[in-house]
Amino acid sequence: MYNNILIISDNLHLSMRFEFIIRELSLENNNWSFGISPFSELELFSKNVNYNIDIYDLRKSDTIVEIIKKYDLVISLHCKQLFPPILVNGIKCINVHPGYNPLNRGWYPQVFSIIHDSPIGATNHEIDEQLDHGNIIARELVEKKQSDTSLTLYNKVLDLEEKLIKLNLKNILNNNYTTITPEVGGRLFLKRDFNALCKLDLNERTTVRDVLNRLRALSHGKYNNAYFIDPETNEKIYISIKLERENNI
Ligand code: 0FX
Repeated sequence: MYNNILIISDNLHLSMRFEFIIRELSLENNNWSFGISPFSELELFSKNVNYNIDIYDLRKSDTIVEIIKKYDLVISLHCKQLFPPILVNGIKCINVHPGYNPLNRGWYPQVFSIIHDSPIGATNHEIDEQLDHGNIIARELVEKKQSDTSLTLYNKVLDLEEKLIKLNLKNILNNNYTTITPEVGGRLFLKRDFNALCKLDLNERTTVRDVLNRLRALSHGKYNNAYFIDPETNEKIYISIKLERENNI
């Protein structure tokens, strides 16, 4: 059984949910440590997670050596740093991914699932040297509706990630699970693909369907994503969309 486990995350919501799951599954007797990346806010995480939190810079080789020496399992809960080969080959590393591998690997999967009308879900998988790519421990789809925006779809994915962690964590700790090899194909999206989507060209000829999908994919609560350039002032004007289904169903 893996006893010394490092949870490394840049997502506060999931870190808090993970702490709750440890209690729910009565796994408090394992040695859990939490870590974040250098660009996440230590104070915010420390205030909300009741475990000691350290900062890990995975570009530093002495940090990697320390992790491999101290832990026997690392779980990435939306850690925004790449795990280097020396880490993934030196110790078991598991990723919780907010997409259905291998269909939507990489950045903001629900955004690209709306744009390309592809299925979306969540995946638990072993980490290998490629991004969101290793052997799959568990994956499941969520239902995507025409009225979903990035935010509503993301919330469904987060709920599913939590469900998959609850279902699989004990088996992962006992190293008692089977995996499937991801199918060939699928797509990998990067942050620059998201940034490119955000700029709307006022002269582009397209369909109402494509415009709606683009705005659904880029509407995510408080975030200013989609924009066009005001031809008169050259300023960015941000735009998001609100959809409401008849009868609110
Ligand atoms: O933690 P996370 O939900 O996930 C992201 C990647 O999507 C994921 O594939 C990767 N494994 C992980 C390490 O990082 O990202 P977030 O908390 O920064 O953003 C959550 C959602 O918020 C995102 O899916 C879309 C939305 N968002 C976020 C930002 C910062 C926007 O719409 N615009 C933004 O500028």
